[in-house]
Amino acid sequence: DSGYNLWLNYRKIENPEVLSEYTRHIQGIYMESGEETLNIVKEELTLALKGLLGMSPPFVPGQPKEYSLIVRKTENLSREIRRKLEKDIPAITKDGYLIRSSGKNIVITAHNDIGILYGTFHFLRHLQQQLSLGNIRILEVPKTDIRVLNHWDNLDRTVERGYAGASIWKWHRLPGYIDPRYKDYARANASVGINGTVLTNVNASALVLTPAYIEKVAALADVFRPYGIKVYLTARFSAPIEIGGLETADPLNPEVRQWWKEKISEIYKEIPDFGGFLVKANSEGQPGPQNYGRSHVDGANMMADALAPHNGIVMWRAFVYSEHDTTDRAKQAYSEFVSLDGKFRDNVLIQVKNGAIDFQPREPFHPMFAAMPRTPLMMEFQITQEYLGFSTHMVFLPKLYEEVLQADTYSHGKGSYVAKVIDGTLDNKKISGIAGVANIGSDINWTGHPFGQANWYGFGRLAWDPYIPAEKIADEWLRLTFSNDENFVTPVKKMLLQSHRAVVNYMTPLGLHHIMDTGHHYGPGPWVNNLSRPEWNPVYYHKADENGIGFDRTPTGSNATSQYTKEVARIFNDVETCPEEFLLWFHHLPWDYKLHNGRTLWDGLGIKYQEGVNQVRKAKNTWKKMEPYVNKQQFGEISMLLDIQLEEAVWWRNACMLYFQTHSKKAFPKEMETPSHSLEYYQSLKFPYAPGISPKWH
Ligand code: BDP
Repeated sequence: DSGYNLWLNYRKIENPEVLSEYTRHIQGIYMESGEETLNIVKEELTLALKGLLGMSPPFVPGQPKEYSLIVRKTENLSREIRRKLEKDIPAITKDGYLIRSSGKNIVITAHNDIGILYGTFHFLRHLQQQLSLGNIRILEVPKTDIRVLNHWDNLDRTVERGYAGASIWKWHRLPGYIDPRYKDYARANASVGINGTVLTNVNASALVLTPAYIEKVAALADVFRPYGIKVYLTARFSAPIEIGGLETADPLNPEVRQWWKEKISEIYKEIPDFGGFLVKANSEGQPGPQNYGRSHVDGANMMADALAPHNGIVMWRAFVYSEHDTTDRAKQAYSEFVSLDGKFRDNVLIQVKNGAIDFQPREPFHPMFAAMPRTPLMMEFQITQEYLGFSTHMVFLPKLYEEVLQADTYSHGKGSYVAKVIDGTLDNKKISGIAGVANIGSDINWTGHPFGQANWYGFGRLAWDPYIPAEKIADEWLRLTFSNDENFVTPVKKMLLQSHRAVVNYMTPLGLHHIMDTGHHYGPGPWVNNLSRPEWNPVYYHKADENGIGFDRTPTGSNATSQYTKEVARIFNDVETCPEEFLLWFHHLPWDYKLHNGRTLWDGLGIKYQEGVNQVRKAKNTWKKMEPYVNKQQFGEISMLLDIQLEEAVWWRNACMLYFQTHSKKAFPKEMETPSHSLEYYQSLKFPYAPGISPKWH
């Protein structure tokens, strides 16, 4: 198996007791007939049960007999069943569902077809994990409204920060040719509750808004619709000039406003359930309202007004930083956006990256999450591993997501978790959402690294419910994808759960950040200091010199901590209470500063780098023993990737420590292995063809 089937891998259940329990419970399926979505449900049940049970129970007409699976919308349940489920039914809201034993039957029910599809996927997941069917009662309602993948895919099929091959959208062949992958993509997304996809790169091309491309987008939307997935596009702010022939894109200009209105109507004519726009404006050279002296509010609201009659939304990104403000890039999004709170239309969400810099291996949560109570804030996570070893390194990202979602903003006192900002409950937001920058490409296994699939899966699960523990996600995913054998699940789960910490240790321990080599961000480059914008240079972020290292963001430095609530700022400002993992994010400290364990900062740094290397070694040893539980191809692929990961972890440790040593002038701690090459050697390594860079960055 190449891994193409993802977690929808319906392997035959080998445990005879489980198999007999399942075949006893599911002797027939009593399902309402319907349109496309319900046909998909039928198709999926047939495929899955055939795989899992070795046979497909019949779909029975008429009244259900005992030991049937009843799959019907609440309005189509018999009065008797409805009475039995009467306590639960009112709690099924939105696209939620209920899976419940009723006498000797099991009922999967929801108010709409998509809910039935979600419930079915959950039920199948339950079987794949070989969980009991006795007295089953699962009630699930999605906790966020907009659960989208952001594809940074260009129309020429390159993928910005994509490491799993070319874009899966074959634009040239659309709309005529429907690649079977589109359907499998939709299935995989629907199975975890993802309900939207932004097809194009945030560094947008206006071309996708021309009639020929709208037709192609419509063809994709047709495939995705029955799976409950809406399509969205990135809108280039200057499109009225580039494809509309206007002289300006000023959002207050009536002609410009009219142009967007008409363009949007044109899109809805082809795609009646089009989701809306994702916009990167006035960021990294992208055009935006500020080009015309207007604000983000003017820009976002113009599009929102044009989308509102069609129920479309705008996801306006807060990832902005200007080359003119040289004090601290981390402060800029907050400075530009917070005063705009409450001024955006109801159908605008502000999409905020998890941290204030840029998808670093580890970042403290973005201070904006505590500062815009009157504006829906969407989380933007990166699933693709731009700063995390591309698709070569094993990193289980739900750990990172969990850390951010569980961070306490204190905006309404203790317990004001980021998750509550994102699901909208903290300030009663009318709309909520979460986005993940996709790690998907045309590689046979979709994500390049077989374990990259776990990050797609985990993102989807957390989008549905931001409170699911990462540990549970790892457990589920391993069972669905590989095996239920405890001898496999237990050690490999441990390995996954440790993988994020390992990467942070060998790349950016103790709060270091953005010290990757430039442009492509592959490998270490802490020495780089020659880029045109100061905040593109690693030296800007670590500020190492003979006295010490770290970015002072306390009141004695950039004072970025003042953007947090005072409870959080107090914790970060005090070097004693600042969590060690964020020490150098917030503080510039002398090399012989004493860490909590009594070692100097310099020694501690070396020890952390070494620990990262050791953790990868340990992962390799764990994986070595897993041969009996996975297929040959995937066993081999993962083994090779772990070999490279170890080499690269060693490279990171050596390069960074040798470079920092030029400042600290101290010997390496005894725990650290001696680098095999010189600093000059590491500095001489060049990777002109590292993947993932769009033409924009060349
Ligand atoms: C950075 C990437 C760049 C993206 C940008 C963004 O390096 O390719 O365009 O973020 O999010 O992480 O807009």
